[in-house]
Amino acid sequence: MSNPTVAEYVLCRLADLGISHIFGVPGDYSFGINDAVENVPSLRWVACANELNAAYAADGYARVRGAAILNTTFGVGELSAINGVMGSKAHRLPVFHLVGSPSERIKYQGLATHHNLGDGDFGRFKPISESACCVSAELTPDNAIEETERVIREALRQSMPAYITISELCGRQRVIGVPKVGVPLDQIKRQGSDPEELAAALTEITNRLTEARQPVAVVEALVARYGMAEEAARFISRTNIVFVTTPNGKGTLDESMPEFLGVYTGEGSWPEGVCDRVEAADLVLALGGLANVELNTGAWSTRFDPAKTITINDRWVQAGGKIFTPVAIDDVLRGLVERAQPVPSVPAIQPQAPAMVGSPDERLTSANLYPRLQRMLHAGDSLVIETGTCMFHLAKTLLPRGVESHSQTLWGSIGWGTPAALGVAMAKTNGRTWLVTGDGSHQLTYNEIAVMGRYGIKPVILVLNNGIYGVEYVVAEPVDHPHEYNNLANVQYHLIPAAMGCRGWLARRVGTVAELEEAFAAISGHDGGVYLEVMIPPEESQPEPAAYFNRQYKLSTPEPA
Ligand SMILES: Cc1ncc(C[n+]2csc(CCOP(=O)(O)OP(=O)(O)O)c2C)c(N)n1
Ligand SMILES: [Mg+2]
Repeated sequence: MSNPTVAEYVLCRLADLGISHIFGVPGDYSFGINDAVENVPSLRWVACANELNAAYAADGYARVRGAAILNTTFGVGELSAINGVMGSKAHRLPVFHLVGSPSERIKYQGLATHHNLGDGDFGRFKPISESACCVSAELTPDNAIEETERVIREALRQSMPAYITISELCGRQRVIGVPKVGVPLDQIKRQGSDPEELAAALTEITNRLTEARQPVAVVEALVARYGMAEEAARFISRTNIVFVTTPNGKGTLDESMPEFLGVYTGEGSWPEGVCDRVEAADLVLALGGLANVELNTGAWSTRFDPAKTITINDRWVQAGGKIFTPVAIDDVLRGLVERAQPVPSVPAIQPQAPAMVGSPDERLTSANLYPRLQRMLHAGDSLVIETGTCMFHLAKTLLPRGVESHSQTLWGSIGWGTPAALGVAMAKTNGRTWLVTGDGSHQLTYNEIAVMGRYGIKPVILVLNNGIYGVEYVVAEPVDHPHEYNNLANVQYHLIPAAMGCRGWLARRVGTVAELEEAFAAISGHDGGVYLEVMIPPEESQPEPAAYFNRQYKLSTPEPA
C-alpha cells in the first residue's frame, strides 16, 4: 500500500492522540489539508463561522480532550486565528494549528499572490503565527515523519499550541519513509523527571506535610492540563487536606468533595472565612502553580508567604528558596499519592449553594438568577463561563457533584465563550454543555450558533441581556454620564437560533423569576438546544469606588513618603 500524503499523515498522527474533530475555515493554499481530512475516516471537519471562532472552539475542545486541531489558510486565515491561539497558549492547551501555504513552485519563482502584500515574500506570517505556539515545523515529504513526532512531543511536553505549515504542493505529496502509528494522549509520558531531584522534592513535600498543623492545598487549572485532576483528587482524599481553587482553577476538582473550602482570590474570596483560613495556613501546597494575575488574585490581594508555600509547577517544584527540577507534575502527584498520610484534621468550611431568593413576579437579577441556574446543573455537565459580570458571580457559585467548568480568567478575550462551548460540547461524550455569556461578549461570536445548529449540538445557552458592557461600567472610573462606548446594539437575541437555522431549539426571552422557572422546567424534558435571553437590569453594574479603579489600574501618582 502506498504511503499517505503529508497532510493525511499528520492528520492521522494527531487523530491517534484521540482527537476526532478538526475546526477551521477552508481556503486556497489549504485545500491540500482540507481534502486530506476527507480521507481520514476518524476525523470530522467542523466548518466554523470564521477562524477566530475556530480557534476558540479548538481551545474548548482541548480543555476536554487534552488536545485539538485547528486549520486555517495562509495569511488572512491564520492571522484571524491568532488571538484565539494565543489564549490557548496562556491557558496551556495543545492546539495543533495547521496552516496551508502556497506551493513551492510559486514561492521559488517569487511570484506575487493574494493573501499577501504583492511582493513575493512568503515568510512574513510564520513568525507571527509561531509566536502563539511553543513549537513549529514546515512539513515536506522528506521531513514529515520526524518533524511530526518532534512537534507532537514538544506541544504535549509544554502543553501549548504548535504551528504546522504545509504547502499546498507538499500536502498532496506522499511522505518518504516508514509512517509511525501513535497512541492515545493518556498513554503518553509527556515529561520526564530526574530521579534524584524527584526523590528530594517528594521528601521535602512529605516532610513539610508531616510537620504542618494547618495545611491547605490550592488547585490551579494546570493540574487538568497534564491529565492529573483525578490524581490530585486522590491525593486530597487520602490526606484529607482541605483545598481551595483559584477562579482560574475553578471546576478542576469536584466541589462536592468534603475537603473543598471554596474559591481563594484574596479579598474577593468565597465563602466567608476562606481568605483567613488560607492565609492562616502553616503550609500552602499549590498544585499546578499560581496564575498570579489580577483577575485571579482579587487585584493582587492574595497573600502567599514564600516560606510557607510549596508550588508544584509543570516541571519544577519550589519550596521557599529550594528549586527541584526537572520534576514532572505527574511524577510528583503520583509520588505524593503513594506516600499520602492523613494530615491533621481541621474544621472545614462548607460552601453552600446560593440561597433561593425572589418571588415569581419579581424581575430577574443576578441575585435570583444564579441560585436557580446552580440547581439546574447535574453530574456530567460542563459550564463554560464567559468573561464579564457572570464570571464574578459564577466564581462564587457552588458547582454540584460531577460538574466541571471552564473560563478564560487569564487571557480574558470576550467572545471566547460561545465557540468554546461548541468545542466543549463536541468533545464531550455525556452530559450537557452550559454557556453563560454576557450580551456584549456574545455579539463578537454569535454567528457560531449557526454552526451548533448545523452539527446538531445541543447546548444550553444563557445570554445575559443588560444592553451594556456591564463589567466595564463596574471597573471604569465613576463619571456622571453613561459612557457611549459601553452601550450595545439592541439585538433581539432570542430570535437568533431560528434565524441561524437551529432546528428543535427552545429559545425564549425571560424577564421574571416565573418566566425563568417555566423555561427551566421546559428544559428538563427537552432534547434539543436551549437558548435563553435573560434580561438583567443595567443598573446592577454600578461603578466601583474610584479607589478600586485606581487599585486595578494603578494610575494615580503614589503618595511620596
Ligand atoms: C476581545 C476583547 N475585547 C475587549 C475586551 C474588554 N472587555 C472586557 S469585559 C467587556 C464587556 C463584557 O460585556 P458583556 O459580555 O455584555 O458582559 P456584562 O459584563 O455586561 O455582563 C469588555 C468589552 C476584552 N476583554 N476582550
Ligand atoms: Mg452586557
